[in-house]
Amino acid sequence: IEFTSDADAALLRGEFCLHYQPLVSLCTSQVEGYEALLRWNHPDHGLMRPDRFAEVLVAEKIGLRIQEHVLELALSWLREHGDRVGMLSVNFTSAQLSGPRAARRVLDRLAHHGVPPSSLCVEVTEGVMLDRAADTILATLRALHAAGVCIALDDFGTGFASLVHLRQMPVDRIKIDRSFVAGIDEHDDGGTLAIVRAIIGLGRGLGKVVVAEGIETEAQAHRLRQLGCQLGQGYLYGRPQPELVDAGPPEMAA
Ligand code: G
Ligand code: G
Ligand code: NA
Repeated sequence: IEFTSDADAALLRGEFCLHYQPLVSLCTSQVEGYEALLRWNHPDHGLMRPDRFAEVLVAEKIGLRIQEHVLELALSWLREHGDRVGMLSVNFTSAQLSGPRAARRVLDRLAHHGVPPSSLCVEVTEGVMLDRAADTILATLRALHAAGVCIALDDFGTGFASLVHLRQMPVDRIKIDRSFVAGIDEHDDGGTLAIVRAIIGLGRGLGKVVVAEGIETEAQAHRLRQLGCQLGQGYLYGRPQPELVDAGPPEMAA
């Protein structure tokens, strides 16, 4: 652990916040939604990304409370901005999805904020399927999906046994990890492009929406578009920002 902290006090002081990154249609470049990304605005260490403080949250056993705070911030943001922002994707952890009341909790918060379930996309990695509570996590995802919440499988292709999980999980979207996207520029060795093509083919063949992360160049966007990837996010389109940056008129879902 890089620094000592009091995450609990930081939470009360409002130092945990969300930044929002646009997801765009690769065909039209229109904004279709956003992903909420957790940040710790620390008075001494500045703005920190989750990889820098994840250990602190585990050590201080505050992960679940932070996640509840994340959901509240995300739903407040959705309520504030309404229809013009499309769907908001929020990263969920295993702990948050475990237990018999997990789905009810999320649906209650949606109802409390008056946000329709279809405005929320729950992002999970396939790692949740390796959790001891995988059975209840799967039941939670199914209940959320049945209620109209979108489910996205994050970092696809970087874990184990992806195909088995893909068949079991109620997944609407597959997100191609940015490590793959980084490899399909002009200097592609052939291997990465083949993997990306296969992931898009698999996703589309199963009727999923495929999202590419970490798009930084027009060349990457062009290739992904050619391969049939529908949605993208990355610095080419917009960095995560603490406020909504106006990206033009509201658009309809694809
Ligand atoms: O923006 P970026 O550096 O923040 O994200 C780094 C990692 O942190 C990503 O893998 C992302 O999935 C994860 N992350 C982003 N937001 C959240 C969140 O609200 N909760 C958790 N647990 N992880 C998050
Ligand atoms: O949840 P996930 O693992 O998808 O987190 C997305 C991460 O990728 C965040 O850390 C976010 O800040 C980062 N990110 C978003 N767009 C880009 C990009 O175009 N390039 C790079 N290198 N990172 C990005
Ligand atoms: Na994510």
